[in-house]
Amino acid sequence: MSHGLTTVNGNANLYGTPQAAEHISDSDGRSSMTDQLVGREFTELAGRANGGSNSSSGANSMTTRGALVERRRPMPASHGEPWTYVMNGTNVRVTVSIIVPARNEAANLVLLLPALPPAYEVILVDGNSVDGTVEVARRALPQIRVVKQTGKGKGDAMCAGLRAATGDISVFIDADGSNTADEIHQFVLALVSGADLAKGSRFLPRGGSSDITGVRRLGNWGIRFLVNNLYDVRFTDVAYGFNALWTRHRDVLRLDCQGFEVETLMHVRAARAGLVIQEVPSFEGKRAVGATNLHALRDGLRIAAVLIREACDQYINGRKIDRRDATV
Ligand SMILES: Nc1nc2c(ncn2[C@@H]2O[C@H](COP(=O)(O)OP(=O)(O)O)[C@@H](O)[C@H]2O)c(=O)[nH]1
Ligand SMILES: [Mg+2]
Repeated sequence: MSHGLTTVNGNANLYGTPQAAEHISDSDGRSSMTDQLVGREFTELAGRANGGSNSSSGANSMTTRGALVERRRPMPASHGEPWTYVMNGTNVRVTVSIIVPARNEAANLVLLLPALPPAYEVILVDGNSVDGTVEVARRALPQIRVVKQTGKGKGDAMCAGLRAATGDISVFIDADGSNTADEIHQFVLALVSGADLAKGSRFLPRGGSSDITGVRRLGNWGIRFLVNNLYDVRFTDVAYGFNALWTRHRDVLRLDCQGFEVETLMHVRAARAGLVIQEVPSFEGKRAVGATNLHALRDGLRIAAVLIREACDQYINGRKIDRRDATV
């Protein structure tokens, strides 16, 4: 049985188990996530979040985890302010942490950091850089929090960043200039509209990449095929660094890996836990300066190993990950 793949207006894909869908069904008992979260309404919200008016017209409502959300206001008041939305008639502000794993990215951080929304907590997770990454980051953004990773690899850095995050929402963005800060609000919008995890996809309409090689595209296709068939989802991308989640789900995902397999692990664990997952189209540009740390063969094998590990874990434990582990 499919977990509810939906592609609407080329804007977003949304997944969730029936169990997860219950949490966002509306008072009429409709559980179609398409109706609730994406499509024309979503597009309108996205458009408004891009700088449109704060009009309250066209209000609709849905429930998320039992609470009423009026869809007219999941939007930032203006660039750089915390997100506000209305839940049970009360204005709810959500805070956002942006986690930036960086290893020798000094030249790229001068471009990225000033472009990040000023109201958000920014956490740089430094991978023992030797090019002045930390000093440059502190100069470019004096309020930045710097976390030194103790282990090795991008996955280890992301785990450390997620542990350190204090925001309601955590956004992962690469430091190399390939992800656009302007897209962050689309991820936050997906979360405040009901998703548990917003995963970027380069392979949705309006997404794309000028950085991906033929080998990596092929690898992504193979991993996607496995993940989609093993976990009954229809992801379009499984190895992309731009993602966001409600921080409390770190207790469900319990990420425990070192390298570039981290994104695939995050997506698989979210699917196993029955979290509501929404894909957000994203464009990956070329890294501005320097070369990739990824080795297609080595990291492809690490991803394969993590998939086998997860499949064995599911087989041995005979159950899905329990989303009630989350501290709500
Ligand atoms: N802290 C930390 N960051 C890393 C490490 N390896 C990669 N990164 C960061 O992860 C992001 C993506 O890495 P990149 O080499 O561009 O991989 P690609 O985008 O898959 O080609 C960049 O911001 C890197 O600086 C690491 O070992 N530690
Ligand atoms: Mg990159």
